Amino acid sequence: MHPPSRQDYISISFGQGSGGYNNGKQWRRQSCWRKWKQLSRLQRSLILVLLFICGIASYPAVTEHLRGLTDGEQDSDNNIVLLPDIPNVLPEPIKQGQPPLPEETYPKKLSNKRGPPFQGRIQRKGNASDTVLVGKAAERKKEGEEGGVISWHGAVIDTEQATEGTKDGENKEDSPSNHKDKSPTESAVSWPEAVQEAFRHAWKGYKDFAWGHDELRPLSKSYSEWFGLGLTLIDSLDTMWIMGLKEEFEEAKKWVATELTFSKNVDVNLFESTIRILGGLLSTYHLTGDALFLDKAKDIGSRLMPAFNTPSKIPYSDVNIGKGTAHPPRWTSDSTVAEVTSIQLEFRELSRLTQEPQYQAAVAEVMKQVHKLEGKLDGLVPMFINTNTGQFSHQGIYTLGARADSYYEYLLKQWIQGGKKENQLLEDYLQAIDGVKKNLLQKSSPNGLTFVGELSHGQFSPKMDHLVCFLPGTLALGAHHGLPADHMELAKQLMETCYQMYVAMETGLSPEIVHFNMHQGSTRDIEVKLADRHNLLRPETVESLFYLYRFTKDHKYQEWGWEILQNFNKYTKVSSGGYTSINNVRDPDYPSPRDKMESFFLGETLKYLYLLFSDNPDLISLDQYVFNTEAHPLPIWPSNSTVLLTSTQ
Ligand code: DMJ
Repeated sequence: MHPPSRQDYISISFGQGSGGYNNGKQWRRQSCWRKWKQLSRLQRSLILVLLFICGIASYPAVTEHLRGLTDGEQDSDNNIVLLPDIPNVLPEPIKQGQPPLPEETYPKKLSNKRGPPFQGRIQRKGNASDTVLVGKAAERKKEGEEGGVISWHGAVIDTEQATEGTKDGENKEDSPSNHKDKSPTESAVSWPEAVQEAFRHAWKGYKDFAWGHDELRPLSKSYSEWFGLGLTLIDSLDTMWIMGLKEEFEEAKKWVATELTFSKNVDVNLFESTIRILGGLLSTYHLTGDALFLDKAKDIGSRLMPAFNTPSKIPYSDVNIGKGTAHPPRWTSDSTVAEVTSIQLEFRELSRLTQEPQYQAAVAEVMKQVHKLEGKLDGLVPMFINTNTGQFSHQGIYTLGARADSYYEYLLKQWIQGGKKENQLLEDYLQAIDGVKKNLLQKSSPNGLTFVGELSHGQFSPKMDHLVCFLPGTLALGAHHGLPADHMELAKQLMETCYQMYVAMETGLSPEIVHFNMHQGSTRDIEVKLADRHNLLRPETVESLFYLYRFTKDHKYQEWGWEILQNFNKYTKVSSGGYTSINNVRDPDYPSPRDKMESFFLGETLKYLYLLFSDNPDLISLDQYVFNTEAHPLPIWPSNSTVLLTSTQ
């Protein structure tokens, strides 16, 4: 939890008489008080009742304002952070001619109007019904209805000139990403260039206000620390390299060489620091060949090892990298299943590069134990595992979302990393996907969107985290590497659903969690609870779009990504630099900025968008690299690799 800053509080002080006011003011106050005292008890009561009624009448406005404040209290880690509600930063004005996509680029069964009628919608203005959009949402809807000749570029064009999605790489020059477009700064740029521009803007904020710190707070022009290790900077290194942002990269590299030190008395989360820091450094080493990054990777990797000194060898969640001690969270001896099973790609690679087996041995032991554990449901794992007993705890809940997600991702990716030889990983992955199909897959009503829900003690819940949107990409990756073709079909269906999680919102940005309607007669597929309306600039959907585009060459995936980028620019871009998480994707008039730019926005979201818009399949070839869960590409091992494969083989 971040300490509240001074501006987090509103202080109310009562004026002191002596010298604080001029005589006139003081006299008026005393006179008012005298008059009040002269009133009868009945008169006073009547006035108080009237004041009370006035207060109640203004209640919606008050609660709305408060909601803005309290919504800002939860960050991605469920920490409580009081944030000031700062208006006048967002959103940017919607430009004239804001386009709807051409009809053919939308999923067939669904409307191409953003913001379909929505049951849970909070109307900020008037008594508009569900079907009535307000403010900019209404403008956008109108433009969409009237603007029949507007391209996905945002420019008004003749219908004949509109580019249609092409399949299987044909007509590559006509790829929408090659077209020049109006960027937010009104210069003509291609789509990859627009992502570079977005990155530069994010980087400017980080550089100006948070340099060397973990995360930018773009509205307050300050920063927040999580581990105090320059998290955003390290997470961004390979993105800059891939985007060819040499100047920015060199500056950051200099900081790594001269300022980055891990000999700090600080507790870090094993999983987060592995995927962001170790993963980021290893991948940058591979891309650049610069030994600086490998040295730093070895340093942090070895400092994280005490986490594995537990009775069960299932690692603790936290390590003090300065003291070499580790511990579970204060309230439990459990670790999260996703966390202990999503550090393998990085530690295995560290062993391969250093030829020191202890890293790989430690993470392989975790996989071995989890493989054997009881308490799975058709290959699906519970969310927690106990570091003393090595057993699953809090059993009975199965999800592909938070706390379990990347377990499934890393089964497949370890198998790919090791050259597709570790059969047990593959079997566990295939069994889990079958388990998803059998237990968690459902269709929504009325449009039949395929979604992955959750199971809680035998009860199905149609709840899906945005985090689950990694799954279409992972399924597609598996199919590309020879797994059943129906995985690709499922990937396409889920991709459409994840895209609809954006389209259905008034800002065109997905909330953190959605619920799907399943009962016949529903008028809309997607519902959002009040507490779930935030968007943290997460990458999973654009990540999957990248995979789907790479493997199908269907341009609609690029177009969907382009829409999402534009909406990030509209609703989350902060003019002085940086992008911010927002509290309310349902309110385009006031998305309520949270004042935080997560490191994964630069490490993942913008990287995947850039790769999605690139038509060069050799730019991080998926036959040579496997991305870790923080979008850091690590090499697929050559077949003559000398490293020991996991003991689960
Ligand atoms: C990232 O840190 C990683 O992608 C992780 O696997 C899930 N959470 C965030 C992004 O949403």
